[in-house]
Amino acid sequence: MKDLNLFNRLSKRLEDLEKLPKLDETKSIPTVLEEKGISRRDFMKWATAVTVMLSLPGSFTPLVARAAELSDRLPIIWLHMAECTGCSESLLRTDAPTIDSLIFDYISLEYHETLMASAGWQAEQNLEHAIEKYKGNYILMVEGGIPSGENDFYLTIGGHGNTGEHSAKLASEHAKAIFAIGTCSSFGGVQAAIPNPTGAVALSKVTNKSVINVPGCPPSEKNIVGTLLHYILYGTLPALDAYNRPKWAYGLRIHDLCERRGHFDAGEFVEEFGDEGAKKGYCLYKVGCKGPYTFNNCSKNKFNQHTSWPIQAGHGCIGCSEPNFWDVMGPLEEPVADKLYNTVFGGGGADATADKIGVGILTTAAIGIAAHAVISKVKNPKEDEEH
Ligand code: FSX
Ligand code: SF4
Ligand code: F3S
Repeated sequence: MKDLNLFNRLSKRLEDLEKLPKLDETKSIPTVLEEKGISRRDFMKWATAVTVMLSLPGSFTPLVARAAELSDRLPIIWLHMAECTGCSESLLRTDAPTIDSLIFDYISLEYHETLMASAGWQAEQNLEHAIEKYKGNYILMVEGGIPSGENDFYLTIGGHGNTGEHSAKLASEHAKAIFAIGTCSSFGGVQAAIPNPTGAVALSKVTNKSVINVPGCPPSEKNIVGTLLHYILYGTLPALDAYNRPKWAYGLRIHDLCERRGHFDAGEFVEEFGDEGAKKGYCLYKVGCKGPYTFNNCSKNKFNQHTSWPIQAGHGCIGCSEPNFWDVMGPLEEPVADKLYNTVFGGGGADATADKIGVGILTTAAIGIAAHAVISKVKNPKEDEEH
């Protein structure tokens, strides 16, 4: 019954969206996919995977497919602040375009500094026009940390020398929904690492409006497109964790979804890169894996067209989707040694429960198992909330 009500609610939302004008009258998402040789069957397989990822019942697959087809009804403005453009690259730089990248490429036309053809004055004008034309109706996606306050001049864009902070504030003010794409925009990222010479801050620090954080350096294409599709389907914010990350993507620890977890539990560790344990795929904790402190779904979504993810490739997780990971997760290839390690935000953990483990004790298998028990009993207080 609950599912049926939700199904009807989402169907109604999509019907309303369908009434909005298309971005380009001559094209549509189905025709764009067809042109690129993607069959309807492949598209439906993709929609099935996205439905599972968003924790929706399988019967919702046609709705997810429809939402993807209707994603050209919502204008998107994508701003670049201080960053490496890895977030855009994660989505777009593939040798054979994925369905996610094709959809994105097609819909993000309103303003995207990496993708658009215009430059200079014209680009600056495009942003102003897009904000004006779609006032109150566009989705704002921002990539990168924002040099702010007295240091805002470290990022200026265009002939007028507008600062990134100015553009981010202006675009946020008139947006319908705001997504911070990547760890830089979500939490400040690498440029906010101590001593943070440019005063870089998270997007949420320069606007009073709600910001959905989609961290990762970079985030996976699935988490970016999934966040967009979730918004298209629901028209509301998803259930969020303590750091405003969608729980469908960031609700579980890397450690809890890791294919090497059995080895952790059995006390089988890689002692140094290239050793016998490494060849056998043992746990990477002792060579610095921060999976126990990191919330993300990398093992499920993977990267590079779903081929691999850091731990599968043989390196520990560096905690790239956590606030301040450059400062608090280092050294990246060492365990956090003999100190009592507090997870980010002073031991609050992403679920704001006490979550401390004595890492020095992880040197023996038996105590390793005890530490695992401590980690596992942590429960997210918001876990039972509905979407
Ligand atoms: Fe780079 Fe994006 Fe890292 Fe930051 O990703 S991949 S530095 S999260 O803003 O471009
Ligand atoms: Fe996987 Fe890292 Fe946890 Fe080991 S410590 S099980 S490699 S997440
Ligand atoms: Fe980042 Fe760790 Fe995933 S480093 S990409 S959160 S495995």
